[in-house]
Amino acid sequence: MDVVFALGGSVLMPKEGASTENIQNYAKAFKKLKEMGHRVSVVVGGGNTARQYISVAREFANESFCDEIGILATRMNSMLLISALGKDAVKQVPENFKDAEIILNMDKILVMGGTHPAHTTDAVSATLAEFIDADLLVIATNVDGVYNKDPRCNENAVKLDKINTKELLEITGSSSMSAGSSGVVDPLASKIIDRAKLKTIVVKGIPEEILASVTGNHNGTTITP
Ligand code: U5P
Repeated sequence: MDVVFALGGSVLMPKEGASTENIQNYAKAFKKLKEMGHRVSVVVGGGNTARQYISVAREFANESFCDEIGILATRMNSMLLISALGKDAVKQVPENFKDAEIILNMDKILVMGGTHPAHTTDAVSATLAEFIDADLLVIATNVDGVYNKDPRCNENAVKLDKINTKELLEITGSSSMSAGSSGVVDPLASKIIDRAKLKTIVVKGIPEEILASVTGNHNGTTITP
């Protein structure tokens, strides 16, 4: 299967900082999927590094400048994952989808970060999945699925096991577009998932759920056209 993962920067690089074991466990999961014969792409987010830098820069700069800072953080996190993947990856972070596809065609795990301002790496992962005709997009993030309301501010929010892309558009449509924002799925990504009719799974970004999203029995939300 041809699978694109959006790996939240905050799961790869939690608030407490980088941990060798944590990065290694993600690298192992992606290597395992490659060994099983899957074609694997990983789009890495900017996490806390991006958010810390953006919150200071915002005092001086406009949103697209802050986005550019966020993009640099996504590429730095990408380099960290690439370092742990060793010979299974290429020591370069592509900045567009054509260069990304060349890496996949070299039979390597593709790792990339952001591309242009005004969206998050969710939108990058959805566009990459469309561009390479992937079979599955997996959004591995800091929540365990899509809820009917934002679970961070609604105690009675309910996790949805299965939704369609139109329902995803309704749920995510009102999320913020400002630099560093962190809704469960970026609204632009939802639009791309809908237009490209991409089968998508949103799971908690832990190695076990990343593996289960491809092999079955994950605990997240499945989104179908
Ligand atoms: N960002 C972009 N374009 C991209 C990827 C990221 O502008 O293609 C910026 C956004 O401000 C985003 C931040 O919130 O970098 C960190 O990425 P993410 O962790 O939110 O995906």
